[in-house]
Amino acid sequence: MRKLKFAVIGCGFWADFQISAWSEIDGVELIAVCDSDLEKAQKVAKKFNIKEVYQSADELFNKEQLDFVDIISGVNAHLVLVKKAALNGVPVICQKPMALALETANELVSFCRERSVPFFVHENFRWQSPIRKVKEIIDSGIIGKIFKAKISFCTGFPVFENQPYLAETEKLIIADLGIHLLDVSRFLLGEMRNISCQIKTINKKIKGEDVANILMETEDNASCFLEMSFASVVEDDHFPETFIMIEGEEGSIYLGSGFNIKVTTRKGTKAERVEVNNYAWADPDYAVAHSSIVDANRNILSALQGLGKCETTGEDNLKTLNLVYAAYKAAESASVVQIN
Ligand code: 89Y
Repeated sequence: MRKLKFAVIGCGFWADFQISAWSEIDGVELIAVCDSDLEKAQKVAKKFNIKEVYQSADELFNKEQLDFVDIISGVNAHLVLVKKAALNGVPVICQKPMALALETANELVSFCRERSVPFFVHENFRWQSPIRKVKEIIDSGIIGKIFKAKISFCTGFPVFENQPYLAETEKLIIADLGIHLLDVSRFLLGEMRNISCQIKTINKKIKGEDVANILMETEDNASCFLEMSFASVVEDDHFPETFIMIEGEEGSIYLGSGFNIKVTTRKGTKAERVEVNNYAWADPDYAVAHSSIVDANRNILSALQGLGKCETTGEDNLKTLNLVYAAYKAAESASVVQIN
């Protein structure tokens, strides 16, 4: 099968990891990079040995024959860039969050749909190997019908050092991190019926909320509790590990520290440690998240090649974003919001 040629638009913090992750995958060739800050684009091009460098997305689309484009820019540029790609008939991958408002996300998805341009969202958390393992165990049926779940990501890791823009973001932890956990909830438990939420700002140096507690009811009548914090003072402060407890009528699954999973049934408890790929380019603190980029990309590529189905299409991701904004609405109104 011929290699699919692609370009990257946006050469900031995340581009390094995203491009390194693509380099683990056969079947693609990065032929151009683009950033409105030419120096940034040149730096990335030099590091990854990419010949073509652009400052303007219009010029990129005019000059290059692309099989797809990977948009890794800041969220505010998504609308313009995704539309440019779609107008040029180029399939597009866009980082999460695809937009900062549900209306904009809807606009992006419809714009691509109306032009029959495939549109994918890069949502990697559900591709973390321990989370895939939890899903596999749920699907085996061993814990029976699920009635309760808790997904937890509480850290004191200095997120604002690597991603300073987060300190300036008005809607912070739910839109940045909660979006992953809401997507993981949908992946593990299916769609939600309603949502309530409480948010807090503990760190007074930042604009948005750094703590959120979300309670949802699934369409299968299970309760799903998400807790997230960037303000926690905790002993075992790895980043970014997600702890998960799923309780079913016949047993439970616990994903705890160090990627250890315990499955308990009435016959006893079985423990196993899930392997996480530690790629040479990955930051060891983020190994579980960085390795999941490779699997997320692989899944999108299989759809681009017509070999498989992408789990995180724009259409699918709208459902996750719908939960993000329903959570904010629930927090503002201190009420339970029904999900359509
Ligand atoms: O930006 C966030 C993400 O996507 O995953 C974790 C993170 O880096 C900080 O919350």
